[in-house]
Amino acid sequence: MQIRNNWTFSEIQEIYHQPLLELMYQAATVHRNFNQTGEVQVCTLLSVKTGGCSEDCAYCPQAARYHTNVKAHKLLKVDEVLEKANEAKQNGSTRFCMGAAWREVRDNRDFDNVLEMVKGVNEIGLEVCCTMGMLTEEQADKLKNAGLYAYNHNLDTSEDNYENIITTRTFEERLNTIGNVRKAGISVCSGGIIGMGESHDARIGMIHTLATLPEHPESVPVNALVAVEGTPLENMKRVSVFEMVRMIATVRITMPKTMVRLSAGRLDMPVSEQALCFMAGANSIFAGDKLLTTPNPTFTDDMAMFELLGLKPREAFKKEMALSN
Ligand code: SAM
Ligand code: DTB
Ligand code: SF4
Repeated sequence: MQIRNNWTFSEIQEIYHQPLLELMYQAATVHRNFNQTGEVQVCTLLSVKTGGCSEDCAYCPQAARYHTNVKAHKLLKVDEVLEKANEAKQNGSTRFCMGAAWREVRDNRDFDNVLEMVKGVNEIGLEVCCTMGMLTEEQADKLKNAGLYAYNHNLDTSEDNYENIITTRTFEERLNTIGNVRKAGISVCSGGIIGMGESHDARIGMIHTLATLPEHPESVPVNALVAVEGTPLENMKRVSVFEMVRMIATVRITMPKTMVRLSAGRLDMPVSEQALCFMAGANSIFAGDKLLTTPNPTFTDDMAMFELLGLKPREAFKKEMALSN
């Protein structure tokens, strides 16, 4: 089987709508052919600048315009961040992702400090990732030169559904930033959220955009909406594990070598449900008891899960391996 970038929407629809067990079996087979199964990348998130964001992303507890319980804070100090990165490494993480509640990166003192953080985290020996909103080509180059390994910039949903979720920026702007990250030679991390009231076609449309980029993102996070009080989506029902499995499996089949991250929403998922997601091709998680602002399972719970399921953490800086093709 070849890596393909020419998927049609209806091909992905067909994959997505297969009987669930057939879909899982196919995804597990692709995963086995392209990746080291049983190996799961462990990433840690840290919100280095929280809340007070000018955007209107309907899911986000950090948007200034919604009244949530998130306590806003300015950019953390470089030392504080490096301390957290060391802790994450000791706990077995190999990737450290710093999030900032910004619409876009600006060329100011905060950005200079971010560059220092990137340098420091890289020196600790962790794959360093940032998620800070839109970037220009120049800013992407500066991050790359400071040692940035990956940049997360989610599509969140399909192009058609975009304006139902976010109105303060466009889908095209998202794609531009992803292009700038790619041009700078930084690993691309881009995915989205399910459980925001979107249709199946919206989920499929988002996968279609990612799977037809000139190069697939190296990682695709699949988030289950964490419905936060005060946001417009506060009353959304939690998605079922079967919807997560369907999404993860379709991502795995269309983008065989990509790291598929079982991201937000794990706190409410028993190990049995998470096991189905790993079976369907998920091979990365966010570990540590906090995502950006919401709770996540503890390192101890996750290590117990790894032990039970026979999973092992993936090494840092390991290149995606082609076992076949
Ligand atoms: N401000 C930057 C941006 O929007 O790209 C970076 C931080 S933003 C919080 C990163 C991603 O977190 C979003 O694109 C979204 O996919 C995810 N996210 C935010 N709030 C979430 C929630 N309540 N549930 C699930 N995922 C969420
Ligand atoms: C991603 O796709 N999910 C992470 C990470 N990339 C930045 C963020 C999830 C945030 C969940 C809500 C919160 O904790 O604030
Ligand atoms: Fe701001 Fe990012 Fe949250 Fe949107 S997702 S409100 S850009 S922090």
